[in-house]
Amino acid sequence: MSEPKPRYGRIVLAPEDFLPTRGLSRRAFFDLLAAGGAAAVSAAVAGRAQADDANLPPHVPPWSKRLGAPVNAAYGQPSPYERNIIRREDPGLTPTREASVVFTPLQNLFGIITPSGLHFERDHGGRPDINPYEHRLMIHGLVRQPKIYTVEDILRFPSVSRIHFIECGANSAMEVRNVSVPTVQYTHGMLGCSEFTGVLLSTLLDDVGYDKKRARFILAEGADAASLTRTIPIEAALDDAMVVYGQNGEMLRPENGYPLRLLVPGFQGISNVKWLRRLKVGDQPFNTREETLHYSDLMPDGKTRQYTWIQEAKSVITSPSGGQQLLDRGYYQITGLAWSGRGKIRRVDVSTDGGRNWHPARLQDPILSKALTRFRFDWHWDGSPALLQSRCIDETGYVQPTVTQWRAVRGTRSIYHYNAIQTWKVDPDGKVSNVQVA
Ligand SMILES: Nc1nc2c(c(=O)[nH]1)N[C@H]1C(S)=C(S)[C@@H](COP(=O)(O)O)O[C@H]1N2
Ligand SMILES: [Mo]
Repeated sequence: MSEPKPRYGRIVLAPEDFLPTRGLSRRAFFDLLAAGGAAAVSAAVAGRAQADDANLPPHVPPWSKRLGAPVNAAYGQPSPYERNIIRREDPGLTPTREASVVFTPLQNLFGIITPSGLHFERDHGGRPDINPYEHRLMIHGLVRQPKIYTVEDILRFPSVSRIHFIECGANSAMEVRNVSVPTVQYTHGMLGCSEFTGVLLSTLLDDVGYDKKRARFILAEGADAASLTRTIPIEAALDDAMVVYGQNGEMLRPENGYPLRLLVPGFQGISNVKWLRRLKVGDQPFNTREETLHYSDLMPDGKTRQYTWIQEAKSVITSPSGGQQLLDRGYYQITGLAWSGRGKIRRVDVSTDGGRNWHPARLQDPILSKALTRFRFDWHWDGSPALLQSRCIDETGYVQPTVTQWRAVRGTRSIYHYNAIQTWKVDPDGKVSNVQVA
């Protein structure tokens, strides 16, 4: 049987790619999205039509007939035609811009690496501007020899480079009660994946001679105004945790912790303390203010789960996704990302009918532990309504839960660590929107 020849479907970016969002109330933001939706889509279609025919084959465009610009030694920037591909501020969730977040535009990215300039930023007390020569890392507590390291000291230790994701424990929290945000940038964009370079924490703990008998927990502290502090267990510290200075081949960006940050692969975002200035080795959890107030899970029985460290397996379709518009029927490549804080992704299935039928997706190499994995699935859209979902399984056999399964365990009282299956609805007119399928 011969397949119909695929016709490559066209997708228009989400309308919000054309709209400024800052300074709007949440309500106004969604009203604007609703109002701007159709107009923005037709503007985008018109934009294509406005491309000057005189610059298209068989004509020779002006830029092929004259010398181009000279080489540029300044730090490289994306094409100006990509200027809408940016991090976006939260739609009125946080009262200040210092304790706030900007989200990664997952819908516009390829592969598994998040460009540093698009990696989400989550700060609790603003972003400090740190001169690396005025920064130190102190390691003390249950150690033979407490030490204070300069950044140059850290750079002299044997280094490793590893690709890992960082996901905020509050990622997708806006999906818990009802779906309230329109695009994958907001539903899943507190997520990034980079090649990180630094020193294994175990190397530094050996250097200070940590107390092997008594050491059970480590406190990490940042040099920002939040003095953000988090406890991590010694098992993770000795396994694959790193003190990082490099991200995607260059020094960390200020927003991601320049000049030093802790990276605890697979752990919730907040464990990856930025602007790291202190590590204290102890024999019990430190129970800091941050750890009782933020990222703790109020369970259905009324008890609070205080230390949820690991981000469980999760996946999402990034294209087509909410806010986008399918312009015609035919072939579409469904693509997205899967990840697990417990190791590698083993399998991703895709459904186009809201979870009734599942089909295996192709996984793109490399499939790395505690890193994003790209998946793809070929789809022919015949113009009928569809409900697009992805579901992943990690190497421990853990299966990403449905919304109903997640609620059965977690109840409705807390919002953190939400990893349920995401649904995008495709209407017959090609509009893609965020819906919840229990
Ligand atoms: N010192 C310090 N470290 C911090 C934070 C902070 O506000 N201060 N935010 C944490 C949170 S909640 C998350 S999700 C991650 C986000 O990392 P990113 O901003 O590099 O994406 O950093 C964590 N480390
Ligand atoms: Mo976070």
